[in-house]
Amino acid sequence: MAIRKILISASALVFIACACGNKTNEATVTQQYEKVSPDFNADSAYLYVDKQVAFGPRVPNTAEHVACGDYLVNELKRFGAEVQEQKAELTAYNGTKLNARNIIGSYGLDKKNRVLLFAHWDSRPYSDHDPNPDNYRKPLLGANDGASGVGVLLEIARVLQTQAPEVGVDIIFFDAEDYGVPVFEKENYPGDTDETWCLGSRYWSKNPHVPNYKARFGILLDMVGRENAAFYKEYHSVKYAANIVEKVWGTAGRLNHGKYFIGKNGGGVTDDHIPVNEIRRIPSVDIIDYDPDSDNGFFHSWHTQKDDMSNINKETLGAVGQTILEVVYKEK
Ligand code: AHN
Ligand code: ZN
Repeated sequence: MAIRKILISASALVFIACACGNKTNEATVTQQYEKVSPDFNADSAYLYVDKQVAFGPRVPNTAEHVACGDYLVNELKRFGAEVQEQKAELTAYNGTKLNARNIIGSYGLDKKNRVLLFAHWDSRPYSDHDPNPDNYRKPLLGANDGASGVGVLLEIARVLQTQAPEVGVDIIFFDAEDYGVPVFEKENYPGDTDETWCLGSRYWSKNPHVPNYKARFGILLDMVGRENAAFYKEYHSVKYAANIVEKVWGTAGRLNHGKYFIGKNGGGVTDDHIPVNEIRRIPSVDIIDYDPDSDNGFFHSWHTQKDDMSNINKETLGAVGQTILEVVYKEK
């Protein structure tokens, strides 16, 4: 009995000694960075993505699009944002008139120093990269392509209501990003088709919701849900907003999210940050996932019928959300 007791205390001592040793080691090896931002809840973000997807494809001129737009407006209001809707009839590449709706949620409207956070909320009417050509003309769910960025921004809105940062924040959900010329129609629309994408952000950049709207910088979230997502420094982001790239990627590294935010330059993507940079002249970066193993560079299910919730990973959403919160709350 006595021996047994002694043995237990001895092993307990060894355990304590090891634990202490580890702790001192860790403290000396990695200087722990103390974040200033409140916690981002990845479970909540996941639910906001799931909720959007449950409406079905959010293609302009459909009932699902109207219902999801209403949901997004109500969520922003529930989280204490001042909400403005910008409705516009935009013309798609094929002449279709799109009833488009940019949704803007603002915090700290009295503040001059502002940060702009944005994502597109529409989903693509065509699955033109689907392996099955029968699906080319079907709309897609856009869990990752669209809903992931919006879900992260809704969770950021919830957090902004609990504790105001020093800067004002505007969250914009842009419409009609993903209505660009489909691959199967390329021969009917020869030449540069870049301007057939990003219609909502292009409209807003020319007609901002506030006359002469300015922000210090902007951050776009696009396809931020994949497990093991890889965010390289996107070409136009580096060209127009190198210091913001360093700010965002540097912050991610300090939060130990360097696994997602890769410190290397990536290719260029036609995305909503282009009009915001070139027309509105707000230096803006695109956090967009690059998958070198896919033939188009985007995640495997990009523009297919399989862009569903199986492409959404909570850890990735959390890494992106906490990084953006930290950037916002560090801003003075
Ligand atoms: C093009 O495919 C030209 N741009 C990619 C932008 C995009 C589409 N983001 C989401 N869907
Ligand atoms: Zn898309």
